[in-house]
Amino acid sequence: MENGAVPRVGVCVFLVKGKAVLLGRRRSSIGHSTFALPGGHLEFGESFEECGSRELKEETGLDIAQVELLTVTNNLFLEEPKPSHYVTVFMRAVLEDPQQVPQNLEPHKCDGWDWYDWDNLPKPLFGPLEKMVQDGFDPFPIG
Ligand code: 8DG
Ligand code: MG
Ligand code: MG
Repeated sequence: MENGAVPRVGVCVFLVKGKAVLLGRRRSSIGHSTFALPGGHLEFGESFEECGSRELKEETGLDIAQVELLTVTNNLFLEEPKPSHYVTVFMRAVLEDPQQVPQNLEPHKCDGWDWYDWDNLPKPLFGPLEKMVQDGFDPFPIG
């Protein structure tokens, strides 16, 4: 591309609780008002696990455990006002303390966090997540 844009790395987390995942409605320009996973940009020197844990803490106040890599997808947002390209790393995790409740710590970026049953997800989902669901992706551990 001639505008100097480069692909960036996003890390997001399927925080699972029973058959539910944590989602929030985005207020960010990309995917505005769609439901997405908590997550953000990989910072220089970070592992995927560190990034997932940090973003969860910053966005929801939650402490997570058993952070594991699930998959990676390539996401183009070329029709956006600011065209962008993300390599998105999807992690899975559980709550360190199952009693802990999510807080909306970045209200300018998200309308609020809640648990949604995987079999009854809210609409519309953020594009990359919608595609994974349509492709039959299942973030839950076997068994
Ligand atoms: P930061 O400043 O905290 O690092 O970034 P952020 O404001 O939290 O970034 P973000 O947009 O929440 O996440 C970075 C990118 O990751 C996002 O623009 C596109 C990509 N991404 C996906 N799917 C998902 C998803 O389900 N949730 C989130 N949060 N990001 C996703 O491709
Ligand atoms: Mg963030
Ligand atoms: Mg984010």
